[in-house]
Amino acid sequence: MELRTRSENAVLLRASWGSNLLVVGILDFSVWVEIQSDSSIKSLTFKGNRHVADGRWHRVNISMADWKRKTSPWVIAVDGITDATSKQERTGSLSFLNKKGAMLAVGDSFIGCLGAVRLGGIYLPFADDHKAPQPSQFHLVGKPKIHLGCSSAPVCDSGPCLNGGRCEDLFNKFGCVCDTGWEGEQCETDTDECVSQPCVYGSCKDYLAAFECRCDPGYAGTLCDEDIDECVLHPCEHGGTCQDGLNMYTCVCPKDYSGPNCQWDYPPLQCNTDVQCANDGVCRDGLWGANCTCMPGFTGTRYNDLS
Ligand SMILES: [Ca+2]
Ligand SMILES: [Ca+2]
Repeated sequence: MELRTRSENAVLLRASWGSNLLVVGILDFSVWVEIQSDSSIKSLTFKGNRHVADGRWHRVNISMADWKRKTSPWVIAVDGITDATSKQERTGSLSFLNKKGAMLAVGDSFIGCLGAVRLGGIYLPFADDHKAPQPSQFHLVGKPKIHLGCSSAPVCDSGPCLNGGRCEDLFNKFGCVCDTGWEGEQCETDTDECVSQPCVYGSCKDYLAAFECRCDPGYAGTLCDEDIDECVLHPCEHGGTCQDGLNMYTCVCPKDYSGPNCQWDYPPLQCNTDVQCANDGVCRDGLWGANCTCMPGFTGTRYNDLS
């Protein structure tokens, strides 16, 4: 038989005559078979492994491995590939299907589409045709309503995809193709663009379909991967050589100068020896040399260089 479904569990076909029984169904997404015939004491059940309830068309074939032997195992093949083999049991062939009055129910509890269904080589009629040439025939009983064609539920009609996502009908199941910046089954989640940790030296702020890096001190660039050259902003004075560091710089001064920017004389000037403050300013010796603190009313750095 050919089938297309997303049903996890279903009964596809059920044939019976007296105590003889053949059931083909889907159990946990895979093909499941039960055979009970007069010649067997207990029924034979076995199950395949292939996931057939995936919304795609599949061709399922159930047959005896060797129909000439009475104890032959049964085989489930899906799309031409052996999926499962039963234990060896004396089920005999399913000759009861040839009996007049054998009943066959198809798609009793099944949501999906069935293509051609054949039993022992005989097609089931989806439209009753009493003029079929072969002597063995199945006939429709009653007036079953058969929907021709294969259509699925209108899964996209409710607009399940959010935030501009595009809905795809995947046969009784929808899929969403999300707009940039969104993810999730229904595009309900704002993608975290920071998850890949794009900011090399800095913290990341997530936006819609974008991110922003806030850089650690000393770093710049969209991804905070550029070491700022602090020497550009802080040139060394008096011909000092600037060496860039992390969020800092160092001036290598000529021998007569010192200080962070080589702005001071070296050796440091000393109060009274080298410096005397004008206008009664108070002189103090500092790390980089003498400093004048001015009296009220005076300002400036002017001092008398005594050297
Ligand atoms: Ca985002
Ligand atoms: Ca730097």
